[in-house]
Amino acid sequence: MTDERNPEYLSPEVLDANLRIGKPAESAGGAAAVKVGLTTSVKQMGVARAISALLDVNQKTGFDCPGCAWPDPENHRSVAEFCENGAKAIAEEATLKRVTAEFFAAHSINELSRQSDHWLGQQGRLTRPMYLPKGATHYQPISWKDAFHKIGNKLKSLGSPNDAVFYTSGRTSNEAAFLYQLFVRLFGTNNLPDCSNMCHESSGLAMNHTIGTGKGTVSLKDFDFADCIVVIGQNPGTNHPRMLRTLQDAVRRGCKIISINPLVETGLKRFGHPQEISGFFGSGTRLATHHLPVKINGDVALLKGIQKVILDEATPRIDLDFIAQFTEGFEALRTNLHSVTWEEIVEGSGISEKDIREVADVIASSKAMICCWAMGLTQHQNAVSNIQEIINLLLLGGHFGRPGAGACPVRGHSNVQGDRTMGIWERPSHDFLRRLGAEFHFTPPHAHGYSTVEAIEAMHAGKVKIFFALGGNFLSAAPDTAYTAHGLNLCELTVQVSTKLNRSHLITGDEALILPCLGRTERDLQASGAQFVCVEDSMGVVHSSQGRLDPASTELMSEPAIVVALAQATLGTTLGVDWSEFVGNYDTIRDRIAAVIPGFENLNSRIRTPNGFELPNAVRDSREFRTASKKALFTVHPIPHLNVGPGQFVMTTIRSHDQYNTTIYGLEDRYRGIHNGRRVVLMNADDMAAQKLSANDAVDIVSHHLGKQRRAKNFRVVAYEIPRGCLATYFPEANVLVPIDSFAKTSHTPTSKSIIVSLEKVPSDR
Ligand SMILES: Nc1nc2c(c(=O)[nH]1)N[C@H]1C(S)=C(S)[C@@H](COP(=O)(O)OP(=O)(O)OC[C@H]3O[C@@H](n4cnc5c(=O)[nH]c(N)nc54)[C@H](O)[C@@H]3O)O[C@H]1N2
Ligand SMILES: Nc1nc2c(c(=O)[nH]1)N[C@H]1C(S)=C(S)[C@@H](COP(=O)(O)OP(=O)(O)OC[C@H]3O[C@@H](n4cnc5c(=O)[nH]c(N)nc54)[C@H](O)[C@@H]3O)O[C@H]1N2
Ligand SMILES: [Mo]
Repeated sequence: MTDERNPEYLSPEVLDANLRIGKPAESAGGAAAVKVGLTTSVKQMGVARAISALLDVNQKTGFDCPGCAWPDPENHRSVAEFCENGAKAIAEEATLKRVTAEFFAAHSINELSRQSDHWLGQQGRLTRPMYLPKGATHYQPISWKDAFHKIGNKLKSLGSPNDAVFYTSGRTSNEAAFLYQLFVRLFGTNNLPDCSNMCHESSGLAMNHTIGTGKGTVSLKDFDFADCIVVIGQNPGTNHPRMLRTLQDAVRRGCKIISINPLVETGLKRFGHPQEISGFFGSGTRLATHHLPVKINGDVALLKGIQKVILDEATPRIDLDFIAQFTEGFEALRTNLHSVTWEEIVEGSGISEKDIREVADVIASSKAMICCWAMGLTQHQNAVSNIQEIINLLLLGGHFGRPGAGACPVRGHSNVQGDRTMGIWERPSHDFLRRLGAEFHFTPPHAHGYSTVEAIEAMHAGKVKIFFALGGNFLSAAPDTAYTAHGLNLCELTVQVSTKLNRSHLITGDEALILPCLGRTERDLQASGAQFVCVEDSMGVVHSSQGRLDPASTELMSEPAIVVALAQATLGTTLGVDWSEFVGNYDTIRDRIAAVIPGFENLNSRIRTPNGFELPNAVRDSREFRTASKKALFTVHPIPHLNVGPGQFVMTTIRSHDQYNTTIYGLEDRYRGIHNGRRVVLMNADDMAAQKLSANDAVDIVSHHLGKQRRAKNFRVVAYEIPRGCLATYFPEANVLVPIDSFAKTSHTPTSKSIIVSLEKVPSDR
C-alpha cells in the first residue's frame, strides 16, 4: 500500500548492510556491561542527568527501574542498584531528545512508517497531545481539553460499551491501573486486554488451576536457601540481569543451577559482578552447573523424563508425606509416567536419557528447589501444560511453602503483576467485582471481555469502534502484524497514551490521538505537592516509586490524571464517583485500593516504610492451596507433537540484548555475537548444509498454518549452536509470521515461541 493514509506499516524489510557475526561471549556482566550502560546513559541524558537518574533508581526513596520486575534486595542495596539494561531503559525514557509539533508537521505518517523501530524510538520523548483527523496525512497539535472532549463524546456515542477496548501495558502504576479499570467497568465493559495476555497469562492460569494462586510462591530471600535452581525458558542475562547476582550468590553457597534452553545463553554461562574487582576484571563466576539444550517446545517431554526418573527407582525419591497430605491426582500421574517410553521422551525433547538422568538425580536429591521460567514456556500452544509439568515436578518434592523452594514465574514489565492485582483483566473474578461494586456503589459488568487476540478478531468483525491504549505498542507486540494493522485500521478512533513514538502511532483508526505522559523517572507535581506511585515486583513486594527528573515537557500529564480526565469527559459526575478528588493527592486513590483489594489494608502507611511490604501468599506462607478441593493438583499432559513438514522448522522469537520488547535500543546482541543488525535467523550448521544454505545467505522466512502462508523478507542466515530442526529470530520483526489463530489453549497467548516455517533463498536479482 502506498497511498498517504495507509502507510507501509510492516516496517522496512531490508537486509542489514553492515551485519557482523562474531563469537558468542563467554561471560556476562563485567567491565563491558558497565561501559555500555554508562555510555548509553551519558549519550542520551548528558552527564548531570545521567548521574542523578542512576543514583536514584531502585533506592528506597527513588523510582522503580522501568526495566524488569526482578525484586530489589531488602538489606544490601548498592549505591548503584541497576544493571546495563536498566541503564538503557532509563536512558531511553530520560533522553534529552524531543518529538515536537514541528516534527509531526515535517513528517507524514506514511514517511514515518518507512523508518525502522530503532529510528522511531531514537527521535525522543513525545511532548504534547497530537491529533490525526480522518483522512489527514500528518498529526497536528490539539489541546488536552479538546482531546478528552473528542474521546468522551465518541465513547458516549457508542451503541454499547463493549464497542470500546482498553489495552494496558505493564509499566502503568498501581494507582493509574486501579482508576483505569474502575473507569472501564463504570463505563460498562470488561474489555481490558493487556500485555500479560501475550506474556505470563499461561503461567497464571496453569498455577491457579493446580495450586490455587496465579502468582509465584517464592520471595527473594528464598534464593538464599535453595540448593537447586532451575532456569527454564528464560534468558536472565539480558532480560533480568540483576537476577545473575542472585544466582552468583547461590552458586557460591554450592547451589546447583540447571539451565534448560535450546540456546546456550551467555548470561547463564559465567557472570562477572561489575561491583566486585574480580567480576569487573576477571572472567566471572560459572553459573549453570548443568545445561540441557532442549528442542523448541520439547519441555513437556523433558519434564516428564525427569519425573519418570524420580518416580521410577525402586524407592521413589519423592516427598510422600507432602503428597499424601496436600495433593491429589498422584496415582494418575504415576500411571501415566510409567507408560511413557524413553523413546517418546528422547524424541520429544531432543535430550538423551543419560543427560536427563543426570539432571534428575540432582533434582531428586534437592531439599529446596526453585523453578524459574519466562517466555520460553508461556508462548506455545501447550504452554499451560508446560507450566503444569513444572508444578508436578515441584509437588513431587514437596517444594511449596518451605524456605528456599517454590515456583517463580519471572515477570516481564516492571508492574505487570501489580496491574493484574489492581484488576486489569478481561476475566475478573466475581469476588473482585463484588468488592469493587460495593466500594463504588455500582454493579460491574460480569461478562468476560476481550483478550488481546480476541480484541483483534473483534476489530475484524466490526465490533470495535474505539481502541484506547494505556502504554505499550499494541501493533508491534501483537501477533500477525498485517492482520492486526488491518484490525486497527477498521476502528473509528485509536488513542495511545505514550512516552515515546512507536509504530502504533502510525497504524491507526479513522482518527487517532497521541496523549503524552510522564514516565517513572520524572517529577509528578499535583495540587498537594510531589506525588509518588506504587508498584508490585515479580515476588509480590509492593513499594513506592518517585521520579525526580524535570519532565520532558511542561505539557505532559501523569497517567492517573489522564485516566481521571478521561472518566470526567465520559461519565461526568454521574455514577457517584467524584473523580476530581483523585488527582490532587494520590493518597485518595490508595485509600480506595486499600478498601477493595485484599492485602492492601492501610496501604498509605505501609507504603511509606522503606522497603514497602510483602503481599500475603497462602501457598508460600502456610501451604494453603486455594483450589476447589483445597488440595494441590497433579495434572497429566500428552507429549505435544507439532506438525512440521519436510523442509520445515520450528522457530522461536527472542529478544536481543539491545531492546526492550518493541523498543529497539540499538543493533548489538553482544552476548550472542551478533552486531549491527537484527534481521537474522539462527540455524544449526547441519541444517544449513542440508538446506544448501551458507552463512550470510539472504532468505525469506515463510510461516505455515492451516494452509495459510505468511512471509517476512530479507533475513541473513547465521550458523549458531541450536538443536537441529530449530530456528531463532528476533521479535518484533518476526511477528508478521505469528498466525492470529495460533495461540495457547485456554490462555490465548500467541504461539510466538513455536512457529512452523520454511526458508526460501532470496534470488540474487530481487
Ligand atoms: N532488557 C530487557 N529486559 C526485559 C525485556 C526486554 O525486552 N529487554 N522484556 C521484559 C518482558 S515484557 C519479559 S516477558 C521478559 C522476557 O524475558 P525472557 O523470557 O527471558 O525473554 P525471551 O527473549 O523471550 O527469552 C526466552 C528464552 O527462552 C528460550 N526459549 C525459546 N523457546 C524455548 C523453548 O521452547 N523451551 C525452552 N526451555 N526455552 C526456550 C530462548 O532461547 C530464550 O533464552 O523480560 C523483561 N525484561
Ligand atoms: N513474537 C513475539 N511477540 C511478543 C513477545 C515475544 O516474545 N515474541 N513478547 C510479548 C510480551 S512478553 C509482551 S509483555 C508484549 C509487550 O507489549 P507492550 O507492552 O505493548 O510493548 P512495549 O514494547 O513494552 O511498549 C513500548 C511502548 O510503551 C510506551 N511506554 C514506555 N514507558 C511508558 C510509560 O511509563 N507510560 C506509558 N503510558 N507508556 C510508556 C512507549 O511509548 C513505548 O513505545 O509483547 C509480546 N509480543
Ligand atoms: Mo512480557
